[in-house]
Amino acid sequence: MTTIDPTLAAVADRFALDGAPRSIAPYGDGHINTTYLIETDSRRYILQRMNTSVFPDTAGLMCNIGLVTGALKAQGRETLDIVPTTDGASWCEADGGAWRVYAFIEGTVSYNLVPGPDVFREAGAAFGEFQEFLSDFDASQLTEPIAHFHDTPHRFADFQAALAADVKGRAASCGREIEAYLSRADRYAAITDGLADGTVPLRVTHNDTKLNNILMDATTGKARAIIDLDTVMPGSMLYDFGDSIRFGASTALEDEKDLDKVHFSLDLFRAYTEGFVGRLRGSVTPREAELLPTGAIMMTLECGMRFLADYLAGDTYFATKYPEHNLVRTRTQIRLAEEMEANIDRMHAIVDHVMEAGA
Ligand code: ADP
Ligand code: GN1
Ligand code: MG
Repeated sequence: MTTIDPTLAAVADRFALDGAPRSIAPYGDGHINTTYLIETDSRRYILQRMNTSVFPDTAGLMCNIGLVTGALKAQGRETLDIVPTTDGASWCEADGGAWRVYAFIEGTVSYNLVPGPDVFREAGAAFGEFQEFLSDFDASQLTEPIAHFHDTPHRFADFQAALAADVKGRAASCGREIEAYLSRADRYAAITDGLADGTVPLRVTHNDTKLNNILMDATTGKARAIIDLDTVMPGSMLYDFGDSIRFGASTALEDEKDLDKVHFSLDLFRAYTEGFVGRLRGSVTPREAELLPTGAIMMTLECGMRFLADYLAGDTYFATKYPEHNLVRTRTQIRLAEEMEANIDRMHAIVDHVMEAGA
């Protein structure tokens, strides 16, 4: 019989669970919240200590998630199911933190590495369908959980501030990586300029579309639920497309140390484009289609500079397992961005082909 951490047991006791927990153990590979799996004799749950530094307005965040999941359920779709506290709230404060419980979505798998094009095409179609769902959603009800989330020039300014401060004295050891971001300084406004002048439509988007934020049926392989709804807010379709490509069109894990294994795969790019753009081509504007490859490069550069900024700042934002973890992640993102840049004409040809296929 395993003993349960008494703090976690006390937190779990605040929620209306079906049965008493027989185990509570760390779970998943998210970088932001601290996630546990609760097992009772009859059911499983996800318990999360929410990251209140990243999401300071817990009430607003949980209200957003309640609204989005409520609308998904009203359409008969499978989604996150918030398990209330014993006094009927959607979250609680305990041990100096903010906690929530979701019903565990059983019989699913999620991937940190794409096993093949079919899975990635399916993920693209599911995120495309989610985008369609969000297009009917009244965004005025949502609070913005993180300001400037995919504002790449803003992220670059944050990176420059972390570099100037260099609080851990790490900048000297990562000159090549720093230079990769400084040398591309004139490119970062590609999407924000379009949003500002109206040529890129502002939509409601998921904003964190990496492959492990989608659960697929373990038997049929069909996408079952899009999870990690914390960042649903106004944004660009280019963010959702781009972030999926950043993470999924790679031949290696986001934190692969051996860069010889890290490549941008055009086959995976094509598969995701077929799924996502194939699903949405009726609503993708010509300018968005033109910018989809740039969106992939931009999200890859942005995420890499965020990892590097966090490395320079002493690893305060992303969960890390060892001191160089954020730098290792930065290196994979630079490699991928470079290979995307080298293949941008082919990426455009693939997008054009998929857009034309439905015309
Ligand atoms: P983070 O914001 O830290 O990424 P997530 O909400 O994405 O946290 O959760 C981390 C991981 O936990 C997910 O990648 C997924 O594997 C798993 N997970 C989260 N919610 C559920 C759920 N309701 N059912 C099954 N697995 C889940
Ligand atoms: C974080 O929460 P998670 O692990 O799904 C981050 C994303 C990054 C991603 C990089 C709220 O996603 O923006 O792209 O790590 N989420 C937040 O893997 O910052
Ligand atoms: Mg996640």
